[in-house]
Amino acid sequence: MQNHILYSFRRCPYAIRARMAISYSNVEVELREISLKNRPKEMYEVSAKGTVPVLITKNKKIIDESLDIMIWAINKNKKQNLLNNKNELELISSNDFEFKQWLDKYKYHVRFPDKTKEFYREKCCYHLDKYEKILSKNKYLFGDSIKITDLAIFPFVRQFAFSDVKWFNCNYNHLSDWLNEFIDSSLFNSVMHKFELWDSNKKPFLINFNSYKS
Ligand SMILES: N[C@@H](CCC(=O)N[C@@H](CS)C(=O)NCC(=O)O)C(=O)O
Repeated sequence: MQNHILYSFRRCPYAIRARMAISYSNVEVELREISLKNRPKEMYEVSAKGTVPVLITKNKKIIDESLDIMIWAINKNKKQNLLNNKNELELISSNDFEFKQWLDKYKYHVRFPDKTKEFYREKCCYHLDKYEKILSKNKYLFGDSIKITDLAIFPFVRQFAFSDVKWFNCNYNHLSDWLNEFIDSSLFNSVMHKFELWDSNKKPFLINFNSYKS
């Protein structure tokens, strides 16, 4: 029988969140770790946009948006209470379509010289301030237990923080506690192992990330 196949790239924030939801939901996949510089033709054959992650389910459904892969994984394990209402998805949408754009400009400000690094950082802070405010009241972004929102947004906040950790920690108390909890979590670490690049001539590499939890 065919496996669920996941094309992934270890450091991609979208792929990280998809793998975290897959690990959380305890779903086994055939992992195809790729290089973005040398994307396999097999991936383009199923998804012409050529972005990771891409999931091909056992019944051959193609899911090539990370959020949809997360929802697929959560629904496979109905016991998980990660997704309760649509408002959770709204915060993710502003993360993906607004925060992420400013984050890229902040990180690569040298390539976007029409504005300063500080200008781009300020734009990011509009979103980070929102998260900080929520986390000053709740343990997580949607209450006192982990939800899809936390998993979906965490890899992007991590990227922002790593651009200037000292500045981030000085400015965002609650958010840095939240971030560090995820960075230290067995869930995150279960999906960050380094695996060899996929080679179509080798045996399929089946993995349940959950079993890599320490
Ligand atoms: N909206 C997509 C975005 C995925 C995405 O942009 N992934 C990046 C890697 S982090 C990528 O594949 N970039 C290659 C490209 O854009 O050509 C998702 O959520 O899955």
